[in-house]
Amino acid sequence: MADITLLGPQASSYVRSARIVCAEKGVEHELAPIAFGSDDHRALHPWAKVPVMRHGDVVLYETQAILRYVDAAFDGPSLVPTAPAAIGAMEQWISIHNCYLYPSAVVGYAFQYIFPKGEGGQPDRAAIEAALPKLEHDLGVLDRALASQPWLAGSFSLADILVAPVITTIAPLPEGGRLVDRCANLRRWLTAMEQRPSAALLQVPRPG
Ligand SMILES: N[C@@H](CCC(=O)N[C@@H](CS)C(=O)NCC(=O)O)C(=O)O
Repeated sequence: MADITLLGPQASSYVRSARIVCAEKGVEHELAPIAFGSDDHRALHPWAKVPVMRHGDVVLYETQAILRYVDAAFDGPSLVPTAPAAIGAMEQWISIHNCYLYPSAVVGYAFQYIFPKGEGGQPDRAAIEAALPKLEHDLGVLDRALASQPWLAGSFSLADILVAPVITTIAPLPEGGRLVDRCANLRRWLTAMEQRPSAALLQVPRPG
């Protein structure tokens, strides 16, 4: 039996981050489905989001908490830096991900393709165009941060693990791919993520 159970679908960027931290720590995990919004789901996560993590008697929700827990509970390379400035940088990027990047890149942009609400079930072009300035801004900030260092907090950390699945969500989409391609430092960072042992868990599953 796997050490950890993660509840939620692979398509969720938050779920992928939780899976990646397990892979990076060398911890076996299994992915289990959850009936979204069901009583069982709300009993585990009062806001009915994913992922939820189970490890023995420990049940946690909120991805940031799950990443911290897995890093602390298991041997293997620490995914939290030790220098105060680097710890601050990691927390800064985690907060940026939660407050700005996920809303602009996934909710504002990628969801237009994933859950199309336009005419005839097509993506809503106006909503996509409206989402692009914020997305371009946010990718630019990431790109500039990665100009002088290989990872967001200097060394590989939980911040990279949280941000990377968002970038692999938008990179296969037309405008997202073009914007990511314009960011040479971000592209280099993504290539480095794709070479890590956890790389197989980065991508959104293809339909069918
Ligand atoms: N603050 C939560 C956010 C998780 C989240 O938004 N997950 C999305 C999937 S990527 C979700 O459950 N969406 C379902 C919904 O909003 O109803 C965390 O850090 O885990």
